[in-house]
Amino acid sequence: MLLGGFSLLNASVMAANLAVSAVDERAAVVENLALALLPLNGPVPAGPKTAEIGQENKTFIPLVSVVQTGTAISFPNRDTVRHHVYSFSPAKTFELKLYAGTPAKPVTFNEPGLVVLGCNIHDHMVAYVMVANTPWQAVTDAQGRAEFKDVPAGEYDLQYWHPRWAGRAELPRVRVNLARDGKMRLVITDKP
Ligand SMILES: [Cu+2]
Repeated sequence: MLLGGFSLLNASVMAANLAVSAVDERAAVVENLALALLPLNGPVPAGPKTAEIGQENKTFIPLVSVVQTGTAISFPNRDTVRHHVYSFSPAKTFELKLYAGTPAKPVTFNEPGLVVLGCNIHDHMVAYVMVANTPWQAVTDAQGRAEFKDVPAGEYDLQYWHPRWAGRAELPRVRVNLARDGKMRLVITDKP
C-alpha cells in the first residue's frame, strides 16, 4: 500500500519541459509549425475546449492553430466586409455562410487531422487547424521556437505540420521520451 502510494505520488510529480526549434534545409527558422505531444500511454487530460480564429483585414488570425479533439472554435469577423468561412477537409467539413460579427454557434472539431479553412469571398484567405487528442500543443514563433511546459514524464509522439505542406494529408511524428528537460530540433523540408 505504502509503496503504491509512493509511486503514484512520484509519478504525479515528475514533469518535464520540451523546447522545440524548427529550421528548414538552409537552417532558416520555421515559424507556424504546428506541434502536438501525443502520449503513448497514460491519461490524456482535457485542455481548453474553446478556441478562436478571427478575421481581420481579410486575414485569418491565427494562420495556424492546434486544438484538442472536441474543441469548439468561434470565428468572429472583425472586418466591415462579410466572410463565408468553409472547409472541405475530411477531418471537418463545414461552412459558415456569409456573415458579419460573431456567429452564434462555434464549430466543434471532433476528429483528429488537418483542417484547411478558406473564405468563399476572398480566395487568398487561408488558415490551418491541426486537431489532435492532446492538451499539449504549440505553434513555433517568429524565432522558430515553441516550448511545452510541465508535461508528465513518459513516451510521446511529437506530431507536427507546416503550411508549406498544404495539399498533403500526412502528419509526421517523431518519438520523444520525456524524462527530464529536453530539446529537440526539427528540420522541416519540402515534404513531410
Ligand atoms: Cu472573406
